[in-house]
Amino acid sequence: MPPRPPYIGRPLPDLRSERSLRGQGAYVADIELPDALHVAFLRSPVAFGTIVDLDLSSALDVACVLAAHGGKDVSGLGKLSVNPVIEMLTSPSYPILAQQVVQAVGQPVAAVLGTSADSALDGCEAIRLAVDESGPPPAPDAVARQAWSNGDTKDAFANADIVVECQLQHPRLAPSPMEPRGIAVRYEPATDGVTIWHSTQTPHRTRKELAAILEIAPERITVIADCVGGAFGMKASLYPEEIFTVWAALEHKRSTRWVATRSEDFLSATQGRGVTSYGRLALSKDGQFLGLEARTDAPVGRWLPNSGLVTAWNAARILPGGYVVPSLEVETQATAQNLAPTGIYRGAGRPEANCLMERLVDKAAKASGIDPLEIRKRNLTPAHSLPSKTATGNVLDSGDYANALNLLRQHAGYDEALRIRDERRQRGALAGVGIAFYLEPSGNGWESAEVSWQSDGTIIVASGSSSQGHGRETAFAQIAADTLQVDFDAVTVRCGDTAHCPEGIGALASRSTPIGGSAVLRACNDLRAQIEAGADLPVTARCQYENDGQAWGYGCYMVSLEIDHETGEITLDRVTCVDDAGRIINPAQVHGQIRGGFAQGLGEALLEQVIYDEDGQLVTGSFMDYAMPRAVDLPPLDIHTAQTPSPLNALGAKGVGEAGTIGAPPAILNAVLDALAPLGIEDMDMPLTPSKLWQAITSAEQE
Ligand code: SMO
Repeated sequence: MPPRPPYIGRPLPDLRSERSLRGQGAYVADIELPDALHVAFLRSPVAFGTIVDLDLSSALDVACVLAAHGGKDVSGLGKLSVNPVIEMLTSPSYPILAQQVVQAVGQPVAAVLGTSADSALDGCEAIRLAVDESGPPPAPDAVARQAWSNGDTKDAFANADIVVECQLQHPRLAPSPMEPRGIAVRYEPATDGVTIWHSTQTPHRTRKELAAILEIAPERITVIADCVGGAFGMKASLYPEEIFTVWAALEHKRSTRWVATRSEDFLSATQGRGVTSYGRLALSKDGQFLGLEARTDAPVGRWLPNSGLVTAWNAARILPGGYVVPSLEVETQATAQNLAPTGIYRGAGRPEANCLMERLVDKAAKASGIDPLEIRKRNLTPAHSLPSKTATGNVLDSGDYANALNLLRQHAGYDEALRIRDERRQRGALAGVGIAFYLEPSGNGWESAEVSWQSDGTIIVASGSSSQGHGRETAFAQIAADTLQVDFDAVTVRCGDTAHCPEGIGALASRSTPIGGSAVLRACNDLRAQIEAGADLPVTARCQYENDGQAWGYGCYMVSLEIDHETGEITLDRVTCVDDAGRIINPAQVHGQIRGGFAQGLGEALLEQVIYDEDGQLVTGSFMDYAMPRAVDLPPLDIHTAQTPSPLNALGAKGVGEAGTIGAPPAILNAVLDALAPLGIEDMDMPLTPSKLWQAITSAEQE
């Protein structure tokens, strides 16, 4: 028999898509739990203050309300853990329901359990809450900090021919997955335990954290994350509302459920970005980078989700991107304010680091008179130096960064695009071309897989990773089918179920294919060896795989656009993407990630922004005020991929889930500022809304 053509590398359709398209997916709100009590939360109406009265008794008079709880009832519960990726200065406490003080608008203060969602809400409205706001508002304070230093930066700046600087204020963003947060808890009388359907990226973390916070054995908890309608980092942490809902099931020995409304997600789900960053780049007149100074400050809320410090960490430690910068001083800080919590959001600091670097590089190009693509090529780490350790201590694994720019030049028709831009400019149009290079470090650590060859010849792959609609099962089935030399249809992939999958981390940080996929590959190799040695079916092989270091995806994007003088509206003509995601398992999924990531990056660049007033009241509380990108906002994307395998994981894969959100914002920002350069405009903050552009254009033209 001729060898079968490999499944890896084929754009196979997602195994879940038919079920989802037919409306047969079961999201948390679809889970039927007879007799479950619905939970609703009374939330703080103000950003700070002391609770002087909380009277729950009137809630109990509402029909169909069974119980009402305040902070006292849950004050004994344990603390949520925080991943200390940078040095913590304080150890804030995070109540499940507010204790004495309130620290943000939307913070859960009390909870009502009713036999219907409406009765629980009515119960909340009946609660009497009085908050004394007479004290001064708490000042923002630093909760964590870290600095990196390498070489003689002072000397570099003293001897530089050119110094450019840049200050950026990233808009705060609401991740807004299609499915809001939700949890459905079935009480199990036989074990006095719970089976939980949770819309999460990290079901095993949910189980572990719940066991610790509720002080019960993990064996009493099963977590199922079957259909998850998007997450984008917002569902990598466990929320107070969710912990309360599980506590209430165990307390009342009844099933419970809570599904957030969109407004509740705007108010109290983790938000992303909001980072302030400042940088200075020193270079010689022939465009050689000599030194970088940067400071970033990431906002956090008064309570930190598990990933609360990751943005501050990545926004700094990924500097200076893929460039060789011999000397560097970088520092980052996380600063707490009485606003909604922040956490990781698709890219989680990567976009912020990249945007700062790519603005500085564009300014360096302008100041030195060197073409923006050329100055990047001159300073990027050469392929022959990889693997290479950066000045912030990261190991860049593999690739050919300069060649990605060569491919971009060729596929995007860079030189022709510049010629067309210049022609348009001569006709008085505000036309711009922007490029940006980016790095995307995929996560580090371990993931697990368990693969069984059943007696009937079918294969079951159980992964510790999970899926939130991005096709994990399909890619893992491709890996298993090729490794075991079986039909793709013979493979079933399970994930997102702590009872039927091995312990694992989950779907975040662009780690699932490089690490989770490598675990599947290794387990399949082991299984195959056992079968070849003569084992009888059924046979099971397990692997807990740990990578040798982060795989660094990278790429570069080009955007050409025109801005309407009269309205400030941007028309994106053309976007070209070149991404190297290492070994590609399923090109359709890779393209889908790039496309979706670009859409989200475009949202940040042009449309989205969470706004608070000076009292900490949320102004953008719905999609009427918070502008999400729609299909018509997206230009055609011309996507090209390179495949340099990573030597640091068994599969050779790199992440691509965050590529577009990292590459798109600076490419768009650089293009817009290129278009505005003839007017003398050198800096602007995202989102680049038509009104902001129109005002900038109008005032520049009046000068
Ligand atoms: S922002 Mo991602 O879910 O690590």
